[in-house]
Amino acid sequence: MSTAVPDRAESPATVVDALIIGAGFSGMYQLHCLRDRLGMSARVLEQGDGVGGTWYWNRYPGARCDSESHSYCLTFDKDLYESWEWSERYPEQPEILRYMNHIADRFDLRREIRFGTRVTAARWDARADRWTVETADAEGGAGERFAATWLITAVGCLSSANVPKLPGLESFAGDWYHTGQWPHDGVDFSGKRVGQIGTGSTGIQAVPVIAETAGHLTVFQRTANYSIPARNAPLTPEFKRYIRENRPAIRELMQSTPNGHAFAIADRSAHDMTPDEREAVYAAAWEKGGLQFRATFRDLLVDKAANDTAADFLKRKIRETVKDPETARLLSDIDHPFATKRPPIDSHYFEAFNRPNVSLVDVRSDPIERITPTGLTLRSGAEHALDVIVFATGFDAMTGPLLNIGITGRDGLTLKEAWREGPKTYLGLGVAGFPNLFTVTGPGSPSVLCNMPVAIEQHVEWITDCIAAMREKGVSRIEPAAEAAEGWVAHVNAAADATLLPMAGHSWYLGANIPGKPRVFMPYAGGMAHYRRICDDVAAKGYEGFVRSA
Ligand code: NA7
Repeated sequence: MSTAVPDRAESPATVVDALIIGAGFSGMYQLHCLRDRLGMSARVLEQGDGVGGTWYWNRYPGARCDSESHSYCLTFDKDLYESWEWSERYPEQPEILRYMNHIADRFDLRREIRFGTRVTAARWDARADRWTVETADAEGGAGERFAATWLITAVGCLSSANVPKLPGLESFAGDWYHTGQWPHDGVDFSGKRVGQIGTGSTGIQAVPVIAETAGHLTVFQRTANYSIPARNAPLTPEFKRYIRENRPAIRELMQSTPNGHAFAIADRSAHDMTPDEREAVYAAAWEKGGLQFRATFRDLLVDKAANDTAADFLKRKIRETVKDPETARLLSDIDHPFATKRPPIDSHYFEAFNRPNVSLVDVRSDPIERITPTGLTLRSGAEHALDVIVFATGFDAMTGPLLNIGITGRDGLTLKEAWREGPKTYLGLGVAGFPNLFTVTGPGSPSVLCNMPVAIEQHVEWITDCIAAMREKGVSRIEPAAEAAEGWVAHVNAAADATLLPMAGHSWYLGANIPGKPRVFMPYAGGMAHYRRICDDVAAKGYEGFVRSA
């Protein structure tokens, strides 16, 4: 039950126990837990007009999940887990969106979700021990105001689109799009001269599909990337039967692996084999396709020499696939160890460069200088005439969506100020100085290094248990102790430094894709299963590291 009571400011605020920002997997499951398990009043505030989060916004050509479908789902509810059958090995965006809507329907979640509602400010009110939250409506006008004891951000890690500040963009006479803000009715590329900037996971998915209809597609590559064939295909009746008969075991496997996927990492070193044996392992993994390639040896992410064996194999595959020698050279001229940036998987990405209507331009040696009314120019003065520009340029990852909310905690401390030198959280779940705020898959948690639904379920359940425990004990305020947060940040850094991950100096894991963003390795690289044990231990010790007050 919510009540409208006069608040300090002009309009009355809707008062609820909890506010959740975002209606993706996290927000929907959090709402279900708080409303249906704990009996709390709650609202979800969602900018989009529908549920789905990432999958609501990312509708670009070829958008598909890189986690295998049988592991890309919520597993907390037996009926939900068993009620959905995926059609393909890697689900496409429309199918995932249907699944998200299925979750909303099944748990009757929409009645507590305010769509078309963007949070513009959230302030901790110390006198009332609660958050006050302001929103804007779809037209940008002042929206409903809210007040709540608990504030939970479920905003995703990759939801703040990064459109590079290239001079002249406003002068472009054609159309331009960011992949993460794609028009719902699609884009017609037929016969058009399309320029795509960016060759990350998104760009690599989009290229082959855009190439099918574009008059000409020019791909502007700044950093060459590894990619492994997805080998996507419809699920066979045998595999569907395997899933139906093994759900508990698949769930257990996902919860026991460092990355939350439904495959184990082979417990062997790349050095334990002869070159021929290793080649056979890589060749089999290449044929099988997908992120399992990374799981062929346990030391690929911790031992540079081991990593080199995989990197050499993958670069060779690129050169074998791409016919034009100069294009093959540029695509395989990769400057970081394998999987130190998020490894993409693809459906005929490298093959697309063999089409007569696709060309590659290296913007590492000759960067984009400006957008012009008719296309773009490079530093050398080279001009590219374009009708459409596709920005597959990624996101202000992990911190961007949180900082955009405009959160002010205790004593007027803003989150921007608290994170001036980079994000500081305790367990990726809470921030010192920000009482009763929980950040689902926040920086400092495994999040993007893990199959996301597994990370999300763990966070939402931990937060729910914590709130339940605080309510039971009559605690009105809880926040991480500053020392606990400092200790966790040090642990997150140490976990990253124990791997090769920081060697990709331009990775968004480090914030390096956004000019001026502090360079801090943001996700927790210690593994999801280990992280789960740490969180359980903190809870078992009475929420050790948190400061509470009645
Ligand atoms: P990514 O992985 O951040 O990729 C963005 C791409 O855009 C990458 O190739 C960037 O090059 C490139 N980029 C960004 N800005 C520019 C400019 N100014 N000029 C040229 N090229 C640029 O984002 P994605 O959307 O592909 O993937 C995000 C995640 O979504 C993915 O990892 C999965 O988890 C799902 P760079 O490498 O920075 O040199």
